[in-house]
Amino acid sequence: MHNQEEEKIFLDKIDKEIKIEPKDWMPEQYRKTLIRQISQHAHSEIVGMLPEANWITRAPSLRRKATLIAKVQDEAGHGLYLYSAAETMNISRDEMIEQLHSGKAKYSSIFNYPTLSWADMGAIGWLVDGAAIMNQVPLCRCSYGPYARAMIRICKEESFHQRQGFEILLTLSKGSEAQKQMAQDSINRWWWPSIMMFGPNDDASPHSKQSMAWKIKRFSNDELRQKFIDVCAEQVKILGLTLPDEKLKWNEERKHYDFGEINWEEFWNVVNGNGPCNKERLAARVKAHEDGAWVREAAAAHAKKNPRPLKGRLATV
Ligand code: FAQ
Repeated sequence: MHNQEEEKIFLDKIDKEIKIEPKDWMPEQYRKTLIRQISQHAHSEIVGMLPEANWITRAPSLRRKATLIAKVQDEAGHGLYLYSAAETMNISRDEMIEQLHSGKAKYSSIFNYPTLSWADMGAIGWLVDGAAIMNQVPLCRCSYGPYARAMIRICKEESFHQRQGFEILLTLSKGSEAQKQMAQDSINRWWWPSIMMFGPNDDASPHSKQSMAWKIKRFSNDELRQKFIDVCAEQVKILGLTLPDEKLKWNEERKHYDFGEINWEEFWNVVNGNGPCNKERLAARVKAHEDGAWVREAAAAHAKKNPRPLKGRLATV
């Protein structure tokens, strides 16, 4: 079969909502786009563990500590499902890690901000996981099968993360004046970076058009951002707190909230490596990888000595 026929079969599947699977023919650019997006998503989960890990030892109670540990472990799991999904596209884990460590691959801008107070665990859960879910639920319908299937489980866990964050903020908002202030300060710092997570405006998003045509993305960056803002503008009322945007106002005509100007200079600065914690985050990942070299070597030596029988391997695929 030559490429034109193969491309027709591929586009027909996309049109009919039939998932593309690893062994199917696909355009080279489709493969590249997915490797880029899935690996950056995986890196975000792994780097995203760092700002919260900072608070595990200082969680205010045993219940909070156990919950936060579980959440951070979930993020490691999400990274692993995603690296595995990307590996089905013929790239190795080592290559992806190398791209992260050399600064070639991106990860979400949001994880380059510092976590300054316990309330930040609440704001990350409510806002960062909330934004992640808004973006990720449509990815459960992504045209590439392994990514779509990984996202189903990830979204279930993210919704627990979002609720634990909201509950932390709700508890603080009903506490002392100082606790309420701590929650408000945290929302003030995390709000704008959270709405930047959805990426540049549609007219400045080079990948959106093609990714939407291939049904990798189902909604544009601006559509998802607007949905998220509409939800948060209502939820913040339950907290009795405010979002730091004077222009946030319900627009009856549009049936959406209007909002203020996003600081895109700040966004690109962070994306390009110059945010408050970029260097620290990358250095922590590189160190963890180097410190873990002996574990990888030991696992590889063990696997060489004790190859798993084929029957057992197939049972776990
Ligand atoms: N940060 O043309 P577009 C989480 C880059 S998971 C950094 O619009 P696209 C869980 C973009 O890569 C959070 N870079 O690109 C958690 C591209 O650069 P490139 C991560 C960004 O791909 C919670 C360039 O700008 N989620 O939070 C960002 O069509 C709590 C042009 O942009 C995902 O990765 C950004 N915010 O749309 C963990 C979801 N935005 O690659 C721990 C999957 C854009 O050409 C604690 N990814 N860029 O060099 C996506 O849905 C998409 O990739 C977008 C970007 C929507 C992020």
